[in-house]
Amino acid sequence: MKLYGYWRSSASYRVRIALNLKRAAYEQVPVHLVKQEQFSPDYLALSPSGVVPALVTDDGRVLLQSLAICEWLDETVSGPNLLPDNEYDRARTRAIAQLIACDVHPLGNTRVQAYLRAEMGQDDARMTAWLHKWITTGLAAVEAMIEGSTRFAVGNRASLADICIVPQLYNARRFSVDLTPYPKLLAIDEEAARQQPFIDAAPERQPDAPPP
Ligand SMILES: N[C@@H](CCC(=O)N[C@@H](CS)C(=O)NCC(=O)O)C(=O)O
Repeated sequence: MKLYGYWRSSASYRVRIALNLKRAAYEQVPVHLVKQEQFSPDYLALSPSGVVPALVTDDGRVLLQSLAICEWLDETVSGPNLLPDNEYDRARTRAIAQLIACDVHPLGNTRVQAYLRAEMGQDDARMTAWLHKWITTGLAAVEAMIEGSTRFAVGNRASLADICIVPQLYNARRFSVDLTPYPKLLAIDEEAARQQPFIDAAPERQPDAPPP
């Protein structure tokens, strides 16, 4: 499989974690978002909306949208399940994943930030306020959705929820968001930081990450 992604992209990070949890072999094809490689004709032929990630399967089919890719991996690749066994927990897992992927992440996307700056005249301070507003609103909701004290967001096994939480926390730190109001999320992050699939998926460990 070939994963088209970018080292610092949260959506690519999600798929890397899922691939690693499944112990699936994959090759990475970097798409440099800052150099706008996502808008090259070759990449747009793969991903018409011009976003990463895209996963090209061994038989040449193209899969798009990180959550859809993770669910496809769960259905087709053996290894630990990325969704819990019972319906209620699966719904909770998807709710957390979708809250992050659909309600929070798009508001801070590269193209949204570029538009707010260039077309709406927003400066650094207002951009930071915008990003903090939506990241903190989302993280507070996810913190409140976590029931009990389990090692991961839903139960004691990493799931699609954690696959979304960990990259979102990375993104929040990148924009200097104070994470102390979210102790449950920080505990999940600490647990994930001890597990090799999450460690290997970290942005700084990717082949296209700049040297430290
Ligand atoms: N909903 C999509 C989001 C993909 C997405 O927005 N990716 C970002 C990087 S995290 C991107 O490619 N942005 C490029 C841009 O905004 O121009 C998914 O989950 O795959």
